[in-house]
Amino acid sequence: MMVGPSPLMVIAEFFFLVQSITLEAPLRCGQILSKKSKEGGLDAIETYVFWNAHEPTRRQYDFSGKLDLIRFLKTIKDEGLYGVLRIGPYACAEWNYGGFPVWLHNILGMVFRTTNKAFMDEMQNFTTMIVDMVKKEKLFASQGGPIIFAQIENEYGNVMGPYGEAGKTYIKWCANMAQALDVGVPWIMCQQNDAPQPMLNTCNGFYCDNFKPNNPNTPKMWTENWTGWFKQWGGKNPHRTTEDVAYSVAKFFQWGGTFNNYYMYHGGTNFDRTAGGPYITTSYDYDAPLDEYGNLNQPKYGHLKKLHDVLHSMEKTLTYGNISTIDFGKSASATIYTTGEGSSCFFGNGNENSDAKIITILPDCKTEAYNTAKITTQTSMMVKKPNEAEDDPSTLKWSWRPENMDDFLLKGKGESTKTQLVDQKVVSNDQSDYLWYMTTVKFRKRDLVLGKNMTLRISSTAHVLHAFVNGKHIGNQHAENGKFHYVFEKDAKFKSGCNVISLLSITVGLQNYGSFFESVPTGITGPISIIGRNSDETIVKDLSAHKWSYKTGLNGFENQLFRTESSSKWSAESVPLNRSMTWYKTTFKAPFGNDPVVVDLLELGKGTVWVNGNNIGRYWPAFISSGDGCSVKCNYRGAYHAEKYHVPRSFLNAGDNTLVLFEEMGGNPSLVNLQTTRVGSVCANVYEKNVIELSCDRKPISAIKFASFGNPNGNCGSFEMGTCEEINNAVDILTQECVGKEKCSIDISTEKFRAPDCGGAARRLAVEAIC
Ligand SMILES: *[C@@H]1O[C@H](CO)[C@@H](O)[C@H](O)[C@H]1NC(C)=O
Ligand SMILES: *[C@@H]1O[C@H](CO)[C@@H](O)[C@H](O)[C@H]1NC(C)=O
Ligand SMILES: *[C@@H]1O[C@H](CO)[C@@H](O)[C@H](O)[C@H]1NC(C)=O
Ligand SMILES: *[C@@H]1O[C@H](CO)[C@@H](O)[C@H](O)[C@H]1NC(C)=O
Ligand SMILES: CC(=O)N[C@H]1CO[C@H](CO)[C@@H](O)[C@@H]1O
Repeated sequence: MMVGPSPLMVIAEFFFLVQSITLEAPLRCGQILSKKSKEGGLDAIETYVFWNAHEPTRRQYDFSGKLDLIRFLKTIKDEGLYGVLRIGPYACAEWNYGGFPVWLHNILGMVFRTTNKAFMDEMQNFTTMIVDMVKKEKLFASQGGPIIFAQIENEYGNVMGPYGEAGKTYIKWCANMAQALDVGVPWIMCQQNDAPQPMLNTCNGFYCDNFKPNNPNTPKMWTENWTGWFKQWGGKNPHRTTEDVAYSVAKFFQWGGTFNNYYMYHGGTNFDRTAGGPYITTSYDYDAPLDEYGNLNQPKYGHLKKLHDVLHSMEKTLTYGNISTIDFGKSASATIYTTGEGSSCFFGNGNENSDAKIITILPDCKTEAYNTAKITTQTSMMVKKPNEAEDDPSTLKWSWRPENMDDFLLKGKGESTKTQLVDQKVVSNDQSDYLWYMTTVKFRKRDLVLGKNMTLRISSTAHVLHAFVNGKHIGNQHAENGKFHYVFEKDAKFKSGCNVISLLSITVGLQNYGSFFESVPTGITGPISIIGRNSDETIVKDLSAHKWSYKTGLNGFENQLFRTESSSKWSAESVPLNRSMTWYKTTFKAPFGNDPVVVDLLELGKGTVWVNGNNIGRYWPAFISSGDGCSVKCNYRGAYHAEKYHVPRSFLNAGDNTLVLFEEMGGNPSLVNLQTTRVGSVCANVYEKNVIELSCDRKPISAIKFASFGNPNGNCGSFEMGTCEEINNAVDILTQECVGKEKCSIDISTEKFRAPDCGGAARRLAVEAIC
């Protein structure tokens, strides 16, 4: 373990690649996020190391620009934070293929994450290289650097059963391999109850207070406390209430925790093709304390900051103190930490069936300093503003061109052939989302008379499938309801002689989780058949073992139509709506100011969007959930929208900016528009004897829309007067103290607020201020 007692740590995690929000100046972004984490009361930053990003081709490495791991770790150090390096190299993380490169899968005899020599050699090679790089820069704490823990493997315990004895041998090998790298700081293995010593096993989950490390002499550590959840295409927006996150953290420390990491503290965006899957969205907002754009997600950020401050104030008592616990029954308990200098208390009520799932913290055992269920931080309501830099922002001028598919649709001509259907990963090596499967089939006239009604039936694990017969699009389909396999069957017209069947299989993020996840099939695995029916009989013609021709990628991608300097011909005439396989292009002016920029793609189908050649990610607004994953309780924030895509400011120029869309299914680009996202209004609903701070995030508060002291009703955006507030001066006070200021602080303990005593009940100030 560490020298001396384990420090009390409340730490943040965000993906290493989140620094990639800026391309030209990744450091600046890493700095901003590190600063916001530090201001949020955190001590350390955790990061994964994504193997497929750093070794995209075997033995060809990339640590440039946004992939500069060392620079990121140095930024953490410069901010005075610790680092936790989760090398893995398996990451999961809803990241494409869990962070593994697809070339690894395509090595002969390969099985991931088990006693398999090919795998172990590659894992050792990559892990050793990362450790060597970090050591060379003296970044481990043992060398005076910021990194206090390193992680090997990741949540293997959750999936290890099916690997049997080979899995047990493998995890021992992982431990020995890591230990031999001699990093001088402890290695952790999360979710690994049988972690071989001296690996520290740690907990991931929504709650970890019941967790016990397998070695009782090691600290109780929580490597992933899920602040929210990720989103899938077609899924609802996940939310986790602020009160519940705070409760879980307070309870963890009440019950002897020493290290808590938020997963995620800042979720960010899965740009380009980095989203995992299948079907993980481009947004990885996660309902985290820092939102997708780096804005404070209030009150989550502020309520947790207050908790961190209280816990830090008790650091010595919590780490050195003697512990006594009183059980009051019915899930109520008190925990008292005592040193010679004094005591600190936690009172917990964990009764799930009552509203009272609360922990209060009294650092001196007398005065309540924190209550997980009483939020005194403002709620920020984010709004989207139209792009004021454009004269008429609603009408971007579009040009277009079709995707050229003639070779595939009319000739069925690819790059390689096989007399079987092959998994998409094997053929494409994940160089593209797109893979053409093409074959020809001959019919005689009398076959066609027999089969009056003919359909093409495809048993498919393509994340999205488009089918064409003789150049005609007969339909598209994708899996639904969490299933990854489906049967496509559509009417098709065949002619006598040669017919061309062209199937476009599209991946939407490769599987990132599960035992043997690497062999989850992708693409069109078959069987594929043509079915002819007439009144007398049904004839099935199986095409699975036909000669299939394969072609990875689409022409427009190969010709880089998304690049600003692309010289290809585009037409501004009769720009089509609802046309599949179509490229669209426009220019726009960057919105004024510094607020984060988003592009709204609501009326589009599915495809990819680029700004100035930077891949913003996959879009699929045609497949968004009807509902928001919010119960009435999560009123603290407007829903976040999967149809708005983050365009980092660093991708933008002062002059004209180029926006390119590749639309696969058909959509309406004329409604596409650029917006900025900012705080629109802020609210608070806080009991007397507290202080509230209102802030519009570096913009002045323009007006007080509502303010009342007493027993007001409703939520942010819909507050109403209560029953004891007729002589209220709250609006006057708030107007005087806040309007025109960037932030104001209101002490609700003063006698300033005129209000009757509301029958003796504790009174509240509810306020909504417009930014
Ligand atoms: C990784 O493997 C290559 C050979 O493929 C070798 O040259 C290199 O030294 C290895 N790196 C490490 C850190 O083991
Ligand atoms: C904890 O209790 C033991 C036994 O009573 C005592 O010796 C020790 O000093 C206490 N530790 C602290 C930090 O108060
Ligand atoms: C052909 O048969 C299939 C399967 O029975 C049916 O779904 C489809 O509607 C039929 N098509 C026509 C044109 O009759
Ligand atoms: C778009 O085209 C498809 C098929 O061509 C059609 O089913 C759909 O209704 C059209 N949608 C709109 C909005 O026009
Ligand atoms: C690993 C872990 O703790 N998983 C838990 C995450 O949270 C869900 C929902 O509360 C539980 O069902 C899991 O057991």
